[in-house]
Amino acid sequence: GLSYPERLNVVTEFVDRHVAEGRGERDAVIGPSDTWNYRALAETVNRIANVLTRDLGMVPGNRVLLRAANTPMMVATYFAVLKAGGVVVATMPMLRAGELAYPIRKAKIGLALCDATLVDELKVAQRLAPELSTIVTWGDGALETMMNKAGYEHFEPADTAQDDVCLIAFTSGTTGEPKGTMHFQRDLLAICDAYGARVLKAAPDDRFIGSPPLAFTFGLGGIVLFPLRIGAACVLPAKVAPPDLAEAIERYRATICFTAPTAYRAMLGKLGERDLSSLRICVSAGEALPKATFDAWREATGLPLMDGIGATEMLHIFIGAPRDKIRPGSTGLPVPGYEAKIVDEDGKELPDGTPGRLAVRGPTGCRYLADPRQAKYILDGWNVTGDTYLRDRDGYFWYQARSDDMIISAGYNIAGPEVEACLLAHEAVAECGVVGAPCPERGQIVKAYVLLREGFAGDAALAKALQDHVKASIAPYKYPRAIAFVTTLPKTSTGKLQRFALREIARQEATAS
Ligand code: 3UK
Repeated sequence: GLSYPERLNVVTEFVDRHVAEGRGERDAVIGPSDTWNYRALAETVNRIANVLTRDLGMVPGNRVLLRAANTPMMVATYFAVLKAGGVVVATMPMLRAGELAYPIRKAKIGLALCDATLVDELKVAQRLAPELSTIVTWGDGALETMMNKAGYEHFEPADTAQDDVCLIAFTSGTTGEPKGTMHFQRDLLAICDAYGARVLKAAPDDRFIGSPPLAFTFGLGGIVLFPLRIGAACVLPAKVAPPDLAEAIERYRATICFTAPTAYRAMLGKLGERDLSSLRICVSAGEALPKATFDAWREATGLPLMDGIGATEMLHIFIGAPRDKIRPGSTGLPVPGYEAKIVDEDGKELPDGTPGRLAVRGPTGCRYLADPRQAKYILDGWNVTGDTYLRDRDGYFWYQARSDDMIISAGYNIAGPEVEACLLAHEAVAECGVVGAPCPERGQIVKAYVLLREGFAGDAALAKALQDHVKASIAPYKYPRAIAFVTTLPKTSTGKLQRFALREIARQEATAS
């Protein structure tokens, strides 16, 4: 297993060690207007940590809210809070006041550091959650003035324990209130030393890029922690929607990309205009990676997409195959250090080949912050993720659906994502979402919401063609009896398809007709 010293402040590992060992001149964080080498990053972190403790009265254990897009200053404030022994509560830039007030109240946060361009919404949140007494902004000179004091360039890291909580990451809350997941100092290293070292296998000359916000642990690990653990560089372009991401990969000659399957599909359309030949590793997570997407990306770029399932609760990816062991369509193998199994409702292990609930354990995992849902999530020390999976005889894990996304139609269990994967293999389909719609005869029917590629018309003939395509590819009872052509699909702030929102639309459409 992974073992770390009893006293541990991770900023020593991610930042200061590189300077101490002669890597201070290497690029650490590359933003649109500035590039910081490790020495510059270390000094900026120290200056902010001094502001936090000397000017703002922060003490170890305090929770600090961060609000910014993926920028070099977001990275610096993040490490400053950790170095001062605080607990980071990073928030997605697109959150509105009501959504910001929730973590402030729940985590009792008194202090926030915020990019000045995003402060208005936070001020509204402050009225709803008055426990937030102090907001300090950067970009407008406020934090900068405080940072630039003489003597602020050095900062002694807080003497934290390896199992001191250092991060509370809130889930995106697809069902119910968001949950605050608490992670330890050592967890930030563990994901790098497990997935990073054993599956990803990046090198110090790699340049990492990606689209998930740093407030989403997929982005934190993939874009910041994995590169900084090994002295590599992290690229943070100004814009990361798929066309901008493709442009930034070309401009910065990025070598490793972390994003969701949807973004890879969208970038496929840009390959003619963009030179992505610098890429050598592409990681896909957040949602199931359909085989059609894997095949199309490999065909176009020569690179396999590395699928991996992660969760906010587990901090990062816990199942995913190294590049030489990928089986297209499967999520992969447990990351070394993690164990995974398939269990029934009572937690009893199921034989290989039988779909059931995915349970995992390993060096990371979490406690929820003051939340009775903890009791449902942990079963005999195993984390139960809420996904339906099966394991094959070779030990590979195959995603079926979120457990609450299974469609039951005329007694058949149908996994919506399997029908989606099949539809995505059709040339007319750009994106789709498949859910159960209420039906008096069959209980539910399979209903597909389909976003078409340019040049295709959503008419009855195409609907019929899509139905025939599904019937010819997978068991015919799974075909979508209803197809709706749409121009957008509902997504969470982390970019996941909101199947519950589609189900609600399907329910309303069923009652209206
Ligand atoms: C789903 C996947 C199939 C699955 C995340 C990488 O997504 C992350 O965290 P969240 O808490 O969501 C967790 C849930 O998302 N999922 C994620 N990856 C896959 N389903 N195949 C996949 N490859 O339902 C899981 O339970 O938002 C991903 C790293 C860190 C993360 N936090």
